[in-house]
Amino acid sequence: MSAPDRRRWLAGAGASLAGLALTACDRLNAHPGFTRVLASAEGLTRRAQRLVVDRKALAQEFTPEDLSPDFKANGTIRPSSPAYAAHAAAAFADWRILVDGLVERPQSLSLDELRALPARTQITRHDCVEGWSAIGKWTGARLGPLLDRAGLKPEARYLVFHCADHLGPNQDESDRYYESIDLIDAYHPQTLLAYAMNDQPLPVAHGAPVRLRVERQLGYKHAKYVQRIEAVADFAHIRGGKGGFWEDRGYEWYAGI
Ligand SMILES: Nc1nc2c(c(=O)[nH]1)N[C@H]1C(S)=C(S)[C@@H](COP(=O)(O)O)O[C@H]1N2
Ligand SMILES: [Mo]
Repeated sequence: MSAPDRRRWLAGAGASLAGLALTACDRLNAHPGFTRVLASAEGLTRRAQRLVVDRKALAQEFTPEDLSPDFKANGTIRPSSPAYAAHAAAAFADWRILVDGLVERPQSLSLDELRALPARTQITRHDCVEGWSAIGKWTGARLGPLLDRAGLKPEARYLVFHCADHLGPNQDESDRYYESIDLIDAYHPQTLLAYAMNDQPLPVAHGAPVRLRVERQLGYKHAKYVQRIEAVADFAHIRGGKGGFWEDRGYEWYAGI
């Protein structure tokens, strides 16, 4: 295999591995031969194997005693648009989460519909690139089952999260917060569309009514005020082309911790 072919194959292997339903994934993981087969099949290097396997490991979880008494809110703490203010005043009764782009069945979910999806609660540490951390308890819909419901098309490789807030002086589309993750993180069992924090509805300062939790990455990946999830083959054509608000301003796209 030539080097570019091999890179493409590796990327495909990662994506399809992540694309397996969790149940199938768990069953495969329980099978001792699985990772060995994956590693040997097309001569995957040891490093690539570690990349795929390690990225599925869980982030550390904590106990209620570990919860930070004061979880800092960062970036936007109240989106400034009148549309968002109206949603907040109505307790987000009409908020929708759109799932579109490269999917077979575009979704438009109310918060009730989101809350009816397979959920998970986890106590994790949030690490901001600015050098602070806080431990919080998050409850939300697991992203994987929602993606299965929408049916990702084979070309889909990334998910772009479009947010309701503008961060920066222009307060227009060029300042709108957005983020993106790949399918390994999308199907990670701790990746949630969180609607509750510390057993309360998610506060406005922390991204109400819905924010992403992607626990293996730094804080800026955890998009708050999520309105739309777009499945794409690549994000070169979106905004600054680097896959996120901060990435367009020089941060790493993959912010693994
Ligand atoms: N929509 C949106 N999401 C965002 C941000 C933001 O400004 N807008 N800031 C990011 C950064 S840098 C961090 S550290 C976390 C902060 O989340 P918190 O306010 O719950 O602490 O949100 C991330 N997600
Ligand atoms: Mo951050």
